[in-house]
Amino acid sequence: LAQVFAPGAIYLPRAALANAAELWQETQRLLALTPTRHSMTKRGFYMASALTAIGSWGWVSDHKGYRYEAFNPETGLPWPAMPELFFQLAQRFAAEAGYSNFQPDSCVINDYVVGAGMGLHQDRDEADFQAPIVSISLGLPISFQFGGKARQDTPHRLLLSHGDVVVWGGESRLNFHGVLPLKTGYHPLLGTRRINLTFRMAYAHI
Ligand code: MD3
Ligand code: FE
Repeated sequence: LAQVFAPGAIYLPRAALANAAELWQETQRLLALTPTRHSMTKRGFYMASALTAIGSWGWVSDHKGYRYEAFNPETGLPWPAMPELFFQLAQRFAAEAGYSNFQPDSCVINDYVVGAGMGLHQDRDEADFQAPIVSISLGLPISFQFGGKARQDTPHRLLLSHGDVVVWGGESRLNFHGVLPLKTGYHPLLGTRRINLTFRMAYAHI
């Protein structure tokens, strides 16, 4: 049951549930190849979530700013390849939301422990804002905040739970968004964590 959460933003509750165990198993294998790190923002603060990436491009943040790079600065190695299952699922969810030809060349893996959140921000380091971003949540639920085009616009909330998918495109693509600090809990598969996979077209054009 697809729900339009905001113009261009399609919420597919539990759409990835059937694949969640396999996604988590693969994610653990990938995390061993490309460990997460706490990036520093342009303003000099460490991000509360730890992140890494897979695919051709990974999102990198340091004193020079935000950008996509072909190598993980932490390991000096190319980001691990995106598993076919990840690509196919992301493409399928994008299509279900009405976005055809979604060909992600990057997947950012955000790892949250209890207390970690992400402040309101925009995702605008990608080449083509016509392409949506597909997000898959695994593990503990978190309170997602969806603002407007301006930082000061009052955010709406959406609880993102294990297996939930949201496709962010069209009118919603450049809206401010973030997540509140992760609350204590225990998830049978992931334990005390939350993982978010965001599939992006970093340099490809839709
Ligand atoms: C709305 N991640 O990685 S996922 C991010 O839960 C990020 O880890 C959050 O924001 C997380 O940049 C939120 C949902 C999401 C992702 C990208 C968006 C919502 C978005 C891009 C534009 C608008
Ligand atoms: Fe974001």
